[in-house]
Amino acid sequence: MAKKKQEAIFTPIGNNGDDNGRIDKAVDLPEATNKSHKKLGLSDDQVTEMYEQMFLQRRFEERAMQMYQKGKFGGFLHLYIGQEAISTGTAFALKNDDDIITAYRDHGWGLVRGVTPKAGMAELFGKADGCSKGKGGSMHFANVKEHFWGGYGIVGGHIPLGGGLAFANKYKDNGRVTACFMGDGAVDQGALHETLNMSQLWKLPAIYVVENNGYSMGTAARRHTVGEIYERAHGYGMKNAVFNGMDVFTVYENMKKISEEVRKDNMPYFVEIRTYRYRGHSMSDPQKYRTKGELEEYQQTDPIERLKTYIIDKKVATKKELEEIEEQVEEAVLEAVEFADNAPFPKDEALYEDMFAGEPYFHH
Ligand SMILES: Cc1ncc(C[n+]2csc(CCOP(=O)(O)OP(=O)(O)O)c2C)c(N)n1
Ligand SMILES: [Mg+2]
Repeated sequence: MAKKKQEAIFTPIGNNGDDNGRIDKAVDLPEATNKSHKKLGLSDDQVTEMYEQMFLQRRFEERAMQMYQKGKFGGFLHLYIGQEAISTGTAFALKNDDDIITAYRDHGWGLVRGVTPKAGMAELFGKADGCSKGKGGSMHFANVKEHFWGGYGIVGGHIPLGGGLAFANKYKDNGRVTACFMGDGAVDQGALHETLNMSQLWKLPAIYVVENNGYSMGTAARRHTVGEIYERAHGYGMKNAVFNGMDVFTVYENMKKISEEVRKDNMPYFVEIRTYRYRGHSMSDPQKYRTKGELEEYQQTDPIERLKTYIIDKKVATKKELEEIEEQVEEAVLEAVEFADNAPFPKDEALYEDMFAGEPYFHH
């Protein structure tokens, strides 16, 4: 008698890909909203600032990658390249004292919230002049003065901290909104669900945003999570949205609308922004789970190229003016590399500093 084939216990749902685990489409990008910057209330100067910021994030990381490969620093290095429209569109949409917190893919967030290229690069190099005094490295950029509460390494671990920031803001009645970012890999962590539950219950002014870049390390989002990510909100009766993250205007428009609504109603939102990560998960990723063709397809939607084309077509600035901006950014990044290279390492005593908020817990 033929043995009945054993059913797999874990039946993957959705698009399971070929034998190598490859899938047809990493992430379906919704249409960009295609409104002009004037219609969105953005000035010409703001649009060129957006361009400068996105270009800075890109060049900073390209140089960082080079320095890593040269052996200037080690450890983890997760690049944000491809996702710059999300940090930039969000920072322009929020108020400057609204709180932002994110996971470890955090360089772009630091730069858009006042970490200078020098302080950022020095942090990567593990130097005392880094934004976290050289003790955090790539995954722990922060600039609390400008309400950027940092990058965190444990997937989903920072989400309750985001909820805590929102709780504090509500308690103090200061009108601030908290935007808590995470990757698609965090959507099934219990910490997210506990936080969504309490946020809805306590009516917290928070926006929980998933940057769905198609992959969690080497696992496609379609293979690690069931259904559509934004629908997670339904279980909590939470307002939700999904939109394109490769167009800075689309991010700006949606985040502006959502943040104003959250500020007014004191009710949270759950948002999925769809994007694509161009580089590997970290520097040690051979990227066998995706084809070159797939990467190239998404690079056609590049947020920086898209904005550049818009700026030139709509005569917001000339090609020459943009090239000048690019040169200045390039120079600032090279200066940052030199600064980081020459900066001192933290002193041994620094090991005991910054462990506790307020008074030192113990003296040595
Ligand atoms: C709790 C926990 N489990 C596993 C890891 C190892 N890990 C580091 S990054 C990562 C993938 C996260 O992917 P995603 O949330 O999509 O973020 P992305 O890298 O795409 O920005 C995993 C599993 C971790 N850091 N924390
Ligand atoms: Mg991801």
